[in-house]
Amino acid sequence: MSTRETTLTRHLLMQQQASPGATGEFSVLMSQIALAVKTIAYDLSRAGLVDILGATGDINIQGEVTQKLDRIANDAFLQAFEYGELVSDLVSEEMEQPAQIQGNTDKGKYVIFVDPLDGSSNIDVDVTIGSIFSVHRRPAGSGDDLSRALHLPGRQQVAAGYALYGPNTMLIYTTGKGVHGFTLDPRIREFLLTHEDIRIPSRGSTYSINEGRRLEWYPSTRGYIDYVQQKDKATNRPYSGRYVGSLVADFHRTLIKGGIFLYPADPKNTNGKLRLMYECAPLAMVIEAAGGRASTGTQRILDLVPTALHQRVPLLIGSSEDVTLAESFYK
Ligand code: AFP
Repeated sequence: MSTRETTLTRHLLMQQQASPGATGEFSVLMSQIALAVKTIAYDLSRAGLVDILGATGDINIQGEVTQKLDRIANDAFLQAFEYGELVSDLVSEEMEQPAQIQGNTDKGKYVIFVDPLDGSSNIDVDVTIGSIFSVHRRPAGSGDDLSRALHLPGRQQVAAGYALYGPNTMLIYTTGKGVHGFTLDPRIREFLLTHEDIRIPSRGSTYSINEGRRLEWYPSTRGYIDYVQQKDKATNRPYSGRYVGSLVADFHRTLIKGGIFLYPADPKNTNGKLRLMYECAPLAMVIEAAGGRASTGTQRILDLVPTALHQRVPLLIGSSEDVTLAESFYK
């Protein structure tokens, strides 16, 4: 590494210097998130070699089988925020109630929402998975009052982002101004700035949806997918279909190359599958900061006011023109 390369720490310090009144607390918070990501990446890198693959035997709050690595990733986030009095509570896909962070009880300016290991059913087959995080200012309250006060709309997020555990480990984040991507350099275990100010193309030529659910789809979803599959040179159709089944991986491809990802509602899953506060809202903040759009089909994701911490919502996310066109099928 040349000392001229921009590490995450250097990047955060530069951002801090450019923001009058910044206290440096956000930079420390991002370093704590980076620490959790590095810990998880290390555990994943030896997953096939030590006994951490497979299910724990428990079912999480979503009714899904908990993988051992889900638990390990959740603990990595809980431990990364211990002490320092920055983060008071963590809301996670893996825990029914918010967890107080050890050493920071009722202190800390921030609360974190996290999907510690997104796409965990792909772990056993060595396919890219990730973590998704959302940072909010801590509202007043404690116990049940705090749980209710945590029903915060995505537009109030202070920062959001995700990590990818794939051929590279990547960390992508935004505070609303620019989306920046860092790649973990395994020699020095530091994140280096590799994707500065990511912008999503205004239109793509790829769609991403679980086509196995086609028979369940509402006519609106079927109508839009039929549209992207039709031939039309002028609009670059038919689009190519791509679906990994890890939201972070499908999202990252869409962010870099353009196009659209959909997890719509259907009559069986009237709110879709994906969780608002730690999947859809953080990725919506990232996509909007990159020039794209995120919608339920009828409403902007960032405007939704949650009614429950683990609420699910339908998601259409990607290039602005693609999402706007898809929405026209849901009117
Ligand atoms: P798992 O974490 O249980 O693998 O679920 C992953 C996920 O929440 C999200 O990452 C995917 O986009 C979506 O589910 C895939 O769901 P389908 O298997 O229904 O397509």
